[in-house]
Amino acid sequence: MAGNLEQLIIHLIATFKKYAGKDGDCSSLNQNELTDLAVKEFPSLCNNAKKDEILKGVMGKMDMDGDKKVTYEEFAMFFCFISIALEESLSK
Ligand SMILES: [Ca+2]
Repeated sequence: MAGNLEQLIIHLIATFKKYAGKDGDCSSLNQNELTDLAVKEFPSLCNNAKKDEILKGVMGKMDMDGDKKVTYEEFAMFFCFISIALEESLSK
């Protein structure tokens, strides 16, 4: 049986594929899929008047090779930074 952290990663992969596959290609997120994922999975973060502007910025940061698509590798790297930022904010 998978441990908690393994389950967490399996869930992360499944969530990525669920949104990435909406255009028939589950290997990457486009801007619309990323927006959909952010709105549904991070509702409190997206409850902001500047949401669209912020999400464009997030897409720019996630899309490290600039091909307008976010692969799982790019998504996972971004999650790494989010988890570090969250740990810093929780330990204050
Ligand atoms: Ca990319």
